[in-house]
Amino acid sequence: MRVSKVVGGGVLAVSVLTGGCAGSARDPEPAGEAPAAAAASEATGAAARMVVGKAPAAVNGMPSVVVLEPQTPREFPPLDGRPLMDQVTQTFVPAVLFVRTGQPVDFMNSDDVLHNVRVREEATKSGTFNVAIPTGQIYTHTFERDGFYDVGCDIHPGMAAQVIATSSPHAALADAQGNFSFEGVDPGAYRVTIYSGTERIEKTIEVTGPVTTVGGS
Ligand SMILES: [Cu+2]
Repeated sequence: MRVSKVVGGGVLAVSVLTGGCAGSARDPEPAGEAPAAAAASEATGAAARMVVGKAPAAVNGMPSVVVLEPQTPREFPPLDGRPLMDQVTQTFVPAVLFVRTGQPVDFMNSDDVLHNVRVREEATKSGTFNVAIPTGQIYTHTFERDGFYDVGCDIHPGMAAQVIATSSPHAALADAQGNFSFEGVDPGAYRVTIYSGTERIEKTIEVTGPVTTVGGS
């Protein structure tokens, strides 16, 4: 997860040594940030702060989903690229796609057969969109609300996937055993929500030092 962000009045260049984070060095210098409470967090330097923990193990092959949301809402830098859900050999790829609420997502058909993409908001069961996507075409949609969305194709009932839209950049799947970790998390209080099967677990944490462990309940 790539993060380079502002804390209080200063720039905190958090360099996260994982794949796909080459963009952090050229992030624009932010201006006009309120200088509130910056001193303490700046003093700890630019080390990547990690949040780690253990969620329930995968249920029916679906790992837990973990989302960290700051208790005080704030703006996050937009995604570098545009998330893509492709259709390849009558399969949605990836099966679970994380997207950022309010930013566009591409749905593509790389098969040589017609697919349609039917997306429904899980919480409300309301239809988000339902479009046919011919071979080689892309349909772009922007999810306006955080949440889980079920994705299917009416032509091929076996096709199924999920889109998870979050306002926070800190959203990921745990591994099959439930282990999760986030890097580059700014200091502050967060609500941790763990989705496991039909269960939902909430915790709060305070990120201060280099590693914060989400404790058991
Ligand atoms: Cu299809």
